[in-house]
Formats: sequence, structure tokens, C-alpha cells
Amino acid sequence: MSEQKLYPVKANIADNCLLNDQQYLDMYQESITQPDQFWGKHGSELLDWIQPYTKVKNTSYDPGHVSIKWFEDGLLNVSANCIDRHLQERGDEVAIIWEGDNPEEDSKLTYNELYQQVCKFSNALKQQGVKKGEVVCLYMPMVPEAAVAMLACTRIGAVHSIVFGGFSPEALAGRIIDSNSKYVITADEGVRGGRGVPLKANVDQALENPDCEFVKSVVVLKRTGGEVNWNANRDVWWHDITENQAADCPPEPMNAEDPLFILYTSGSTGKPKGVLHTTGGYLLYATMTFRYVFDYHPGDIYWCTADVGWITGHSYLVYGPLANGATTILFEGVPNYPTSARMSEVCDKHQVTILYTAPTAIRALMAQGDAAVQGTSRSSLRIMGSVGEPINPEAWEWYYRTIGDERCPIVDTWWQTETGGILITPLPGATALKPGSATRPFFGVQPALVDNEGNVLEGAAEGNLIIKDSWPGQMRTVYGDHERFEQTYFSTFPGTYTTGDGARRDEDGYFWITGRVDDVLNVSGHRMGTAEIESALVAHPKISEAAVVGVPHEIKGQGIYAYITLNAGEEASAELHKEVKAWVRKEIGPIATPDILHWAEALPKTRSGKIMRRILRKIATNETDSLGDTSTLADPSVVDKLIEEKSNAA
Ligand code: 6R9
Repeated sequence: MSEQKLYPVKANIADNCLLNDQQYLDMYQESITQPDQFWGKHGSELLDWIQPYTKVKNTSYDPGHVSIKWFEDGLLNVSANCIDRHLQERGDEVAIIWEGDNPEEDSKLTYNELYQQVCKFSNALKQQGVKKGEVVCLYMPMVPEAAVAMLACTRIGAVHSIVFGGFSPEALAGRIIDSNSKYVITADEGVRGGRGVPLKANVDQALENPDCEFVKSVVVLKRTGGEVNWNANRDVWWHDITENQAADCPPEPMNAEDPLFILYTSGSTGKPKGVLHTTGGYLLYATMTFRYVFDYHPGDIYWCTADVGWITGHSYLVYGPLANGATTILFEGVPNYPTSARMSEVCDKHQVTILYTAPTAIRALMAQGDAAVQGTSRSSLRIMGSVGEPINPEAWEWYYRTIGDERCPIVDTWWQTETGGILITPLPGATALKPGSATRPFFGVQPALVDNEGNVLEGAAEGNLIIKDSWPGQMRTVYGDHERFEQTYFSTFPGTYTTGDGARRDEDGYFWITGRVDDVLNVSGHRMGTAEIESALVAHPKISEAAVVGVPHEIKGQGIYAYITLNAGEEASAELHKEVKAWVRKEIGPIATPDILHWAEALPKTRSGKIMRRILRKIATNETDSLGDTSTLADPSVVDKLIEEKSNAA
């Protein structure tokens, strides 16, 4: 099997990797057999505690009593761990390199400067009335102030809820309401790929929703100087409230289980869920995975291309790197603007040693061939990572050869918003690589495969990926809905954490993630529930019913294929086609725009009225000779009609 081709353990890495294979195996063994000892030791070595913990793990996956606590009597502060403790030794070293959308704009922030900015902004937030435990919504562009705002929240014990700047006003309003965020932090405009993003205008529009009336203040950062509307009762400029503040602010002692942040993510049903992460376990897990997965050494220049609006931006752009005292690059733009060589150019310009990006970006660059590396050397790179979706072996090989010049090990890191940090991944210097495999579990992680009945599959097998026991970075609950938490993650295969992903394990015990087994799409690494897109579609006044399925897409991984039935009397037209696409952009955001609309007279339903997605998936991918049993449909003739209509789908 070609996928069994093994890549060298080390590639070009000198002999100074943090771990070798045997050390990984020994540590893994200890982490599973003696979790209290293992995490107790690493927790005190890797983090600074205001009050040390005496208890380590206290977790239960028992149905009806799911409860996850780590280090529950310890006190610490995240911003102090990410900033203060580095000041004495490396206060003048660079914490954040900012690279603008425009290649001519960049800046650097040392740890000392970061400390001052965070303290000042913490004091400003306090003055605005933000209290410990309150939720602050961030709707920010990719500028250093996004990290400053996150860290300031953690400093005063506020809980941040970041909403990706690409989400629409409607989506933003929904998250503000669900999380009860009385404060919103934003900017006048963002800039991406040469285009402006009207962040403040979107906030204004979101807050027109009468259910957002409780919002007390909107802090606005001046990024572009573009024109904005101003509500003097509510809006304040970032610079106005910050400039006269003291550059000191004592870090609030937080319990390890105090909420740290909420981040909304899509599931297979209902509205996006507010994933809640807490302080101690999350920070330790982000810190430790960052250190070992990227083989971090002082002096490394680390670049993660994710946006702070996603979990990768939380754990591996901000918290993991800064807790390790690393230099992290925050990039405002996109990997292929102004040219497809941009990513490689940024690597050369800042002498990046560790690069962490997504398969969708790799595939988009791969489509440009050598233009993606034209005129660059990338010789500073030593480790490259991938995250967000399965990386196909072709893209892996291209990344390895063309970007990394066959020198750099690739860490294909599998994890989720819910897991807080990386769960399955190679470790540089320790794990032999197979293109397309996320390989082996990180410390403390016990993955297993089960069939649909929940029977555990041993050896080489394929099935549903579950995790048998808790790790410190695990989410603690769905904000405001613990029952939904239990229902979603602990009821399908009771006593275990259900990931929603399928996986295969090969003869060497390596894991190959095959993708979601539920109705969740992964479009360019962005997670979206089919139900979410469908409910946006049916909210359109002319649409009667909608069903959404994923179809393979060369660059995006998956594309969105939407079946739509119109209300009686409505006609499909080119105009309506445009209107429906624009509607979804408005309801959710550009990332949810369907790629293909299929005007359907009717959808295939069982006699009990359930839409048969299996059939819709097959029709969308032209696999009509393997439709399977259609006799259970209320009206089997619907299928032929759908196949006929397909020629007009666009
Ligand atoms: C970190 C992040 C989670 C879903 C996850 C899976 C897919 C992420 C992957 C991967 C294969 C990888 N996924 N990394 N699939 N290989 N290395 O992406 O979180 O946005 O919550 O998405 O993404 O399907 O379940 P999130």
C-alpha cells in the first residue's frame, strides 16, 4: 500500500528534538496508567500557580452525571502565565510579530510591550464595568489587539466569546444573545485579501436586534480609519478608554475550573453550541501540546495561519505559544494575496521555523504549482503542521516536497473545538510519518474505534472514533445547557466521548481520520451543520424546503450542495439563484454560501416524512447506479425526477 510508505522519523531535524520514540512511548504509558502523577507533575512544571492544586483528575463520563474537573483546588491566571512570568528573562524578546494584509505593513510587540498593553486594556475594561465572570464578545480583525483583548479578559477574569469576523450580523447577534455578552469589542473595519470587512457596521446591525438591548458598550479599535456610525450612548474608542490607564493591573486569581472562554461551533442539530473551556486544564493542555507537537525550542519563530475566531487561533496562535514564551506571528491576510507566493514570502521575511496551516490552503497553493514558492527559499522552516480536515496524501506530499523541500516533518494534528487541543498527532523526532495519517495519540488520550452498535473494534479496523477517558483540555459543558452537552457527546456510546468523526486504524496502530460521520460539513476547514444552512434557506420567504449535503471539492475539501423546493407559485430563475446565495451569506456568512443549488420539485422522503439524505448525497455526487434501496420512499418516482433536474443544478 502506497500510504504505508514511511517517512524518516527526523527529516532534517538535528538530534536535539525534545523526544524520541522510546521517550514518547514511556511518557504515554505513564499518562494512561498514572494520570494523576503524570498531569500533576507536568501541571506544576509547565504552569505558574498562585495556589498549587492538591487534586488532579476528577472526571466522570457516567451517563446522567458527566462531570469534568482538573486541578480543581488550584488558583492561577492565564495572562500571568502567558506574559508576566516571561518578563524577567525575555521581556525584550518579541512575543507577537504582526504581518499586515498589505505586505508592506508589519510590526513587533515584545513581551514587555504586550504586558503594558494588556494591563492598560484590562484597566480600561474594568472601567467600562466588566466584572469577573462576565462574558465579553470579541468580533475582531487579525491585529495584535485581538490577542491583547483576549489576554486582558483573562487577566480580570472575564470570559471571552470570540465570533469569527467573517460571520454575518445575524450570526453575531445570535451568539451575543446566547452568551449574554454585555460588552462587544470590535474594530472599525478589518482588511483581508485587499478588501475591507465592515466589522463595526455589522455590530451596529446585529445590535438592532431587540434581544440585544442588554449590550452596554461597544469598544471600537481604529484599524483603517474608515467611516463608522457612532452611538454615543454605547460606543467608545479603544484608544480613548485606554490611553490614560495605568500600565499595571494585578492578575485576578482564578480557580482552575473557572470559565476561560466560550467558542461557538456547529453540530449536526440545532443552533451552534457554546463550547465552554475552563482555566487550568485548558491552559496546561494547550501549553504542553504546543511544546511537544511543534518541538518548540526558544528562538523558534512560529506561524499559525488560523484566525483567532477559531479554536486553532485560541490554542495555537495565542495561548499555547505565549504560555511557552514563544514568538508567534499574527497574520492579517490570506495565504495567496497579493500573489500565491505570499505564504512562502512571509516564511522568508520573518525566518519562520514552524509553520501551521490547513489542507485547504495547501491545496489552493498546490493548484498554482511552483508559483507558490517562486523566488523564496523557505530554508528557515524545520517543522510544518496541518489542521482542520483530513489532508489527502497528494496535498501532504506537495506540502512536504515543495514547501518543505523534503526537510521538514509534517505534523498532521487531529482535534476539535471541543477537545481544546491536539489529540492525535505525530511528534517530530519521535513518530515515523505516513502521508495522510494523524498517527498516534498525544499523552493522556485514549482513542478507540467502535461499530455503530458500540462494540469495540480491535486491531486494524474502521469505525466511529471515540475517546475513552478525559484529558485536561476537554470542554466542560455547553454554555447554559449541560444536558445538551451530555446528549451530544456522551449518549451515543455511553461512558465514552463521541467525537463525531470516523477513523481507520492500521496494522501499526496509526489512526487515519476519515471525516465526520454526522451531518456536519467541513468546508475549507470550517465546520458547519447541514441543519444550520437548511434553516437559513427555509427562512427565505420563497423557499418551502431545503436539504443540504456535502460534495467533494478540489480546494475546499467539501462543497455545499443544496436541494431546494420552492413555495407553490414560485419559479426558479437566475435572479432567484443569486438571491438565495446572497440570503445565506447574510444569514450565516460567506463561508456558508452554497456552491450548487438544485431546484427540486420534491425531496425523497420516507413514509414517516424523513428526508433520505443518503439518496441526496448519491445524486449530488453522480453515484446514481448505487442508490441502494429506494422502496421505502413514500414516492419512489421522486428519485428519477431529481436525477433529471440535476442537469440544471448550478
Ligand atoms: C481544530 C479544528 C473539528 C473537525 C474534526 C474533524 C476535522 C480537524 C483534522 C480533521 C482530519 C485532521 N479535523 N483536524 N480531520 N485530520 N488533522 O479544526 O476544530 O473547527 O472544531 O473542527 O475538523 O472532522 O471533528 P473544529
